Amino acid sequence: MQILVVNPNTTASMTATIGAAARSVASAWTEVVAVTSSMGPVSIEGYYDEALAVPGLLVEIAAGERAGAQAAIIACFDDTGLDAARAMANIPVVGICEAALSIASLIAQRFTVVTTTKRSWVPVEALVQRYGMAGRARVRAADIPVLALEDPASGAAEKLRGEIARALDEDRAEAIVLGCAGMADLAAELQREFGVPVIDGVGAAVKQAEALIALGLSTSKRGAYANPLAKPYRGALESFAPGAVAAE
Ligand code: 5HY
Repeated sequence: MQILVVNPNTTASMTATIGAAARSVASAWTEVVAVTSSMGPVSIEGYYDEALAVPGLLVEIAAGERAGAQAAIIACFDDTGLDAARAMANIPVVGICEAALSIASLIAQRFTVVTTTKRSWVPVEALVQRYGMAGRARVRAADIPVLALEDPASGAAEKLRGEIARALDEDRAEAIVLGCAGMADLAAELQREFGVPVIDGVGAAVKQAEALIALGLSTSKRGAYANPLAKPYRGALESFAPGAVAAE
């Protein structure tokens, strides 16, 4: 089976971290194809970045589906463009936030998401609410820029550790969810260090995508995720007219 993993920001080095984490948990018969969006923000921090990252994400998912991917993963903890991608694509699309929260809910009553910047805090809280986890999940921000995770000398990992320690102490968290795709390579060592389950959304999404493919399940096209109606788009987004992106 082939699973497409899309990094909706435009930083290829972060895609490398994401791809390695995905391959480290994928089953032997899963081919992971990890791609970087070709347009949009170098990192996604807040609503504006998120909105402008969606067109590039949709282009990569459409291309991946045409190339034979059987499922797609959105490797950004904001589950950027998840609903639009599920409407456009005919293959299942998994967001790493939803995937991580559902895995956490299987192994802990209370858990805390530790995300990056303070402006990412509210969007992630809204997802926790949307996914029905508000009673069990807390959200914290380690106050680190997303791309600082790429720089070992930035002190980002230390700040992340500090926030995890506070989550265990103050939230009485029983598990930790890493709130950024760029943290995917830190899960195993943090789990060893803190002695509680530490969930990386990229890995969680790979296993759920594999399950959907194995079960022969895909997004329902009845209702909310029906393919978009064909209509002209104007201006800079003309080429995004429904059917045009998928047909390119
Ligand atoms: C992510 N941003 O996973 C999110 C994390 C965040 O570029 N990749 C990003 O802070 O929202």
